[in-house]
Amino acid sequence: MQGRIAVRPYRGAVMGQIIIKRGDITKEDVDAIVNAANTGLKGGGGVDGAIHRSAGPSVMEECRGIGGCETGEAVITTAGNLLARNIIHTPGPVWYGGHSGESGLLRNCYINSFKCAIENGSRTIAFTAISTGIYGFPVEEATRIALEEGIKHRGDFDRIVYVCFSARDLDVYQKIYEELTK
Ligand code: AR6
Repeated sequence: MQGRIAVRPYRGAVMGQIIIKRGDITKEDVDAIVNAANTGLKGGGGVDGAIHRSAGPSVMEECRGIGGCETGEAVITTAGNLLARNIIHTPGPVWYGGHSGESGLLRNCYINSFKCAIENGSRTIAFTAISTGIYGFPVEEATRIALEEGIKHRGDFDRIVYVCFSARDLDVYQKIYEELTK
């Protein structure tokens, strides 16, 4: 498939696959998709808006019940009309120039999303590029964090999918993955 690489299976053919592809995360058939949310869990634009539109109102209702989520933390809901079983909502940091702990907070998004997925029995998980849209986090630095944590956690999953929305993001993910695994 165009723009898709399935890279180096880890510990056998099934476990620990990292897949980098271009696409729309709302279409992913995985146990959990990870939403780039806001701390109010109120929905919004970007991928958050797309996920809520496709999932339907039950997910927003669950989010309302949860009430909110701190930056870098993660909460889980069901996934309404989506193919995925669950949605993990994690608010990424807003980029203020890099001296406000943004990198550590973004890393926490990935660590806590993986933790939440493991606790809920997910074997397959898909991520979008958290914080790199409306929140302005530089794509290269964000990608390095996303992939470093994916590589650390690959043994806990059958499949970790990074869904890139643009061709440019796909190039960056592929380049940085090569760098990190060469
Ligand atoms: N599938 C995959 N990726 C997507 C999709 C999609 N359907 N749509 C957008 N992206 P953003 P943030 C990519 O702005 O920067 C919302 O209003 C997009 O190209 O969605 O964390 C929330 O409510 C980019 O690569 O999230 C928050 O208020 C990535 O998703 C705020 O935006 C993240 O971009 C969060 O901003």
